[in-house]
Amino acid sequence: MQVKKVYFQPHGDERGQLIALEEYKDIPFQIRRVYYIYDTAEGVTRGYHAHKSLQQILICIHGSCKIRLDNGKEKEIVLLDKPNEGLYVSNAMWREMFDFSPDAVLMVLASELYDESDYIRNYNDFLEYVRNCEETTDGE
Ligand code: T46
Repeated sequence: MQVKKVYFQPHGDERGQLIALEEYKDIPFQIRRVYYIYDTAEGVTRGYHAHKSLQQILICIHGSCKIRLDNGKEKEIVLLDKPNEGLYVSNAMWREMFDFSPDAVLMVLASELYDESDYIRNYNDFLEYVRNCEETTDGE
């Protein structure tokens, strides 16, 4: 699986660092929602779902965490531990977030507003969704 990481240019000077993120420039979609995950209890794994349409960029702006990505065929674990590095997570991608350091803040930029009907929360449903997507693409 090709993991898509994006790197953001810090504007550093003697005062410290600043990173600016603009839609369609640093982020490959319109940013319609931002949320962040913090104070994660030790040993917790979150996620366990995929999305039908949503695209996201995950940035661990403080501390570290790991993301398990699964496209239905291959799995990959990605470490996020830098505020100037993002992970692009496409639609139709199962994700699990784990190994959060106590100080981790995982910020997520999302292409859509919150919509529960966009979630696929059952793994077998996800595999079927991926198969159906492939069949549709093959038939084009
Ligand atoms: C994802 C991963 C990386 C809202 O009300 N609005 C929101 O925008 C979000 C994201 C969540 N919520 C509510 C829904 C639940 O009652 O917050 C609660 C926790 O959400 P959830 O269990 O979905 O959190 P995670 O960490 O499993 O997943 C989240 C995102 O939902 C998901 O889209 O890709 O982070």
